[in-house]
Amino acid sequence: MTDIPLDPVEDSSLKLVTIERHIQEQQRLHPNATGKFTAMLQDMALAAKLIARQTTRAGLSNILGPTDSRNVFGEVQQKLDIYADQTIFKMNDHTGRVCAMVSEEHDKLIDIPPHYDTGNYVLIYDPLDGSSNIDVNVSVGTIFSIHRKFTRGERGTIDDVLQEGKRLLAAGYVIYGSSTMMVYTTGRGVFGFTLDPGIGEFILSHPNIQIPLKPLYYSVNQGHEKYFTPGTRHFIKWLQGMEGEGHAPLSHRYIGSLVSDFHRNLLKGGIFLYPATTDEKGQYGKIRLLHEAQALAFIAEQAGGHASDGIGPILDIKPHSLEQRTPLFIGNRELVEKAEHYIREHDKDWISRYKPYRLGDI
Ligand code: AHM
Ligand code: MG
Repeated sequence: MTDIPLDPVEDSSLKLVTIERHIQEQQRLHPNATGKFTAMLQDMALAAKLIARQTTRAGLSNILGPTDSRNVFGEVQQKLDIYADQTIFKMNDHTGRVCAMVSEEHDKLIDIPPHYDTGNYVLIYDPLDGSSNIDVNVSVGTIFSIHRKFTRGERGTIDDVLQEGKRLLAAGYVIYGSSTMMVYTTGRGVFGFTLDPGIGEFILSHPNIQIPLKPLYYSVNQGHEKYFTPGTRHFIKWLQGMEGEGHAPLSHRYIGSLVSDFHRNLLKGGIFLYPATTDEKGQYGKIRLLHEAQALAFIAEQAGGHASDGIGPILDIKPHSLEQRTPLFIGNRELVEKAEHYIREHDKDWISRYKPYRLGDI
């Protein structure tokens, strides 16, 4: 008989670590910490609970479905996109900790209202990623990352946002799935917390997440294969065990909701790829560098994995615009490096078109 894991909320002999306690304990590892950064992560956890409350009762609360508006990327905004966006904004606009925010639902830097104080941190977020899935009860997520402001002056500037991912102070995501989980890193390991709906607290459930060495899955929208570059097609054949050293094939899993696909592969081992395509629309990839890729790349690296745009580490890319896209290969390092190998071998044309975009030269 398999033992059912003990529940730290029910069993007083187990250490009960709430997300607040964990964030505070992490803060003690930084002797010069002021506590502001700690409080900001706690604000994100509270925002996550509010959003989770809406996503879990979405079918009941007349909050499902599209609005009449489109976001900066031309996509129809769902009502829950807007709810999640406003919740995160309202949680952070007045605290005196944040100097500017950037959201996937806005085309410009979101200034802190003039009557509130500002602080040292820039918050970048995708309020509800994968929201086109929500009407059919598929898991969606929130992605966030935090940079330190480095420019002078009180208010944050675009330069404070357009920093390389390797300069991030923290990143995390929330997955609104069969349970709600928040996973975050401040650069000292990756920790996962599950929301106990009975007490409304995130409890540490996944300490020090490391991506398993033996990968199980690959995740890609294979319906688009017609448009994939030769390098990506060869790489997929390799993942399927039909090219190269003849290893056992990986299983294919694709939800179409980045946080969910990433989360599964982080816990089970594997790779998520959203490659560039040969058509004009997808030639630079679909995933947003700032709102999505940088945060997940930081988490992946902290968990012993890797993330690349096919030619180099995501965390080394210097962003040139808020709406910048990137191809994304993320998961076990050996798989990501294999993708880079096939792209180097077969995609010289694409590389010559993409490189200037990557550098902001076009
Ligand atoms: P969104 O930010 O508009 O929700 O789009 C991003 C989503 C990701 O969650 C997912 O990985 C991808 O788009 C799915 O795209 P596709 O439907 O082309 O497979
Ligand atoms: Mg998104």
